[in-house]
Amino acid sequence: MTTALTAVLLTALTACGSGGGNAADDGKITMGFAQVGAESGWRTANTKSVQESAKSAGIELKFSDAQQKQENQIKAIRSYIQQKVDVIAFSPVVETGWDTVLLEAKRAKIPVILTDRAIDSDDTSLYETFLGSDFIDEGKKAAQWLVENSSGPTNVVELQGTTGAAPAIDRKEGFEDVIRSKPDIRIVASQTGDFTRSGGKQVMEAFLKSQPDIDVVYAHNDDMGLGAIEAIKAAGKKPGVDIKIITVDAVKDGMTALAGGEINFIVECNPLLGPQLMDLAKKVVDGEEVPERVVTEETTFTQDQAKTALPDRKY
Ligand code: GYE
Repeated sequence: MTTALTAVLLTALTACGSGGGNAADDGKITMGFAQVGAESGWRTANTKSVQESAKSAGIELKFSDAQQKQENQIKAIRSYIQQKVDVIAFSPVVETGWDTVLLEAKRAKIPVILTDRAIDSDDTSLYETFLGSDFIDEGKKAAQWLVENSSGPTNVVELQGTTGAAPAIDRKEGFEDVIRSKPDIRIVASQTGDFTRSGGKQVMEAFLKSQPDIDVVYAHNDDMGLGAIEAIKAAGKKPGVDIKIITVDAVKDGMTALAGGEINFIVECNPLLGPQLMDLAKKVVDGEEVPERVVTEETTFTQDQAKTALPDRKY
């Protein structure tokens, strides 16, 4: 009887220490993860990484897919708050409009981790840390390759990611920063393909009709580049030769097209964020200090490098 009572008291005490969460109730961390969607090969690999890493870290995962809609992500986050999860992680589909819901999480004392994409808010107390790539740097690497591998007037069409999303804003900015001092390289058309293959195909079809002279496609992800390849072929041109293609991500389908000569250069963006995310989640729930920003390490691939890397590529 006494032992049972002590156990109850102890549980109650530790439960207080764990803020609004329930980690202490059952000794297990519960994470609510609000994913963007399933728009690309990158996203599929990212989801798999998060799910597998949660499992091996012994973290109970509540997972939702927002189908690229901010309102769905907000709903998911609110439901995680209601369910009193121990930690919320999410990849914000767009940069702005998060303050209200994140304030609700803060009031409920549930820590929030941003993963993959950042938010644009003055209030950095709304989240513990941001784990993800440096998208501006990715855009710069894409442009640097073009600067080194083009001569004379070069007309670029740009397939942008989802409007308002951090990787779309930053990959554009980084690319433009580098070509600013190169008057020969011009972006002649730029539109969103929403990070999807079908979006990239559709926009490229329109570009091929409206732009008489396209030298290069800069696509903010592999999937849109792969869609553009279909459109270029349908227009009777040779992707990778008549029109050069630069993309970001380096997922398997992109790397295969690169090795096969249909894409010319890929800037890597690593989707395997799961293990680092679970690590950060445990620390945050335990009240340990974590860095404000954790940047993922990445490389780039030429066609020859893709041929070498492809056999061991995990995603
Ligand atoms: O590059 C793209 C995906 O946020 C880094 O989102 C991610 C991007 C990735 O749809 O393929």
